[in-house]
Amino acid sequence: MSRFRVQVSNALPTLVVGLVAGFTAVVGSYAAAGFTPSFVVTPVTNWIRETSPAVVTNSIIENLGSLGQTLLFLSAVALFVGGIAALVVGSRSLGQRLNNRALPVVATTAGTWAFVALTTGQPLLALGAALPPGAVVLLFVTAPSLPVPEAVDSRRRQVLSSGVALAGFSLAGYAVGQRRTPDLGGEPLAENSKQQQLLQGAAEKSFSMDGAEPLVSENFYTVDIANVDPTVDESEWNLTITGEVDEEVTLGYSDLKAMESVDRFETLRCVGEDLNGKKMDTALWTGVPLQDLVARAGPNGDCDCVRLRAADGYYQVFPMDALEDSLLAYGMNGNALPRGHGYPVRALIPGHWGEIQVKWISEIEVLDQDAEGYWEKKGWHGTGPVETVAKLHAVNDLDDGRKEVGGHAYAGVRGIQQVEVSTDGGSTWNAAELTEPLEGIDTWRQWRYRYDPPGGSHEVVVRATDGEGRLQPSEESDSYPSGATGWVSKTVQ
Ligand SMILES: Nc1nc2c(c(=O)[nH]1)N[C@H]1C(S)=C(S)[C@@H](COP(=O)(O)O)O[C@H]1N2
Ligand SMILES: [Mo]
Repeated sequence: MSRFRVQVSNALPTLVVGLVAGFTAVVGSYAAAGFTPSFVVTPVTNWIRETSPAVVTNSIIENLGSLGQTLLFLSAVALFVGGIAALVVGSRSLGQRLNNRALPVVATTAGTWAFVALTTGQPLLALGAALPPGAVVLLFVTAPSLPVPEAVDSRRRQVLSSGVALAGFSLAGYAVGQRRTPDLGGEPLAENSKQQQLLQGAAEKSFSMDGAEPLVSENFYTVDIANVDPTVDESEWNLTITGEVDEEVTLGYSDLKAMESVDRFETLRCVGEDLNGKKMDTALWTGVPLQDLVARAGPNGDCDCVRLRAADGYYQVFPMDALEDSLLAYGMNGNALPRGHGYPVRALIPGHWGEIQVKWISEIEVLDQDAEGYWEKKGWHGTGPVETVAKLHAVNDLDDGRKEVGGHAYAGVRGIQQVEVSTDGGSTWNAAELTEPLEGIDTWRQWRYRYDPPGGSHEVVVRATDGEGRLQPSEESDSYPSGATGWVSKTVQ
């Protein structure tokens, strides 16, 4: 009985100490690396994602969106902290058996260091993760054991002061880590008067509707496989054109900037979004034509296909033809690309789903044989042309008693010819107003329809016709595997 009690009370604080040690390792790693791929949580999230079944990752990343990323992040933290706690508990009990107090300290420090150094490839920064848990275990094993009557009170004091120290350490680590997170991208392009003018024009064309983005999105969505975006400085960025080529070509950022640039509006849409989802946005992009650069290398592969690779390990494969009119973009809305949208350089392949718009691009590989891209390996077919869609996001009451419904319509390079609205569940249709097209070859249009409400609840349905005269298909399908289809409808009161 008493033996049992001793063991439990022995094990419990060690587990708590282990969890605290693990937590300080996370804080220490963040302080050393900032929010970069060298922060230990990055490789752990990558590992969880790549070893989880495709159905799980598909729904986490594509459907849960940023919440999924948060869950993934928290489970990575939990896994890492749990691993260190296990290391502390295990080495502590071994140390007790061998009567060696240094063992858990050394094992925790060395074990954490080795793990972080190996997974991040940053042995020096890994010290930031390894020293704090080592120190926690050292304090624990060297703390004087107290006689029983005094133990309760002084343990309470110990717990309290440890808690305060831990909170202080966390706050300081967080502050240091934030300062060490590089601030990359997003600054205004040196010469951006032309872009400002184009943006001004787009603002004038926009319908202003509550509930729907203007023609140039204010909040451009992001979809990332990785939890932490790569940190590639423009000074160290380069792009290599490799594989089945006559001669490899390597380009740096200044090479791109020295070429004649193109400015163009372009819409991106994620194949994984819901039919009426919000992962479809438009920006003004600045970059250089990509096809000429690939031609320079003399591609001679047998499949007429290419694989684009990126700094986060992402890759996509698609036919060479798709490179026609594609851009290597370094600017977004008159600024350098923000880090989250691929700073310093991303690909823009007109008419195709968002997934082939590879961010943080590092390599273009000309292939001999067709291969699967990152998402295709998980069962998606997101490399083809986009589906036609008209979304319904704005439902507003106008001052004059009429209703206003509106949103965006998009059909890739086919363009949008017409949007029709039904306010009686699809029995009768009326043409909606459309915004003037933006300067680009792959852009959405806004649509708007104002009407006298019939009184009471009614069903609004919307459908688009693309520039080739094809009506948006009415058959409903899920986004998986090749994009949601159907007509968006909404019950309006
Ligand atoms: N390197 C890299 N490129 C990427 C991704 C990624 O995870 N890594 N996600 C793709 C997907 S699925 C989409 S929909 C678009 C989204 O681009 P955005 O984040 O700029 O909106 O980027 C694509 N390019
Ligand atoms: Mo996507």
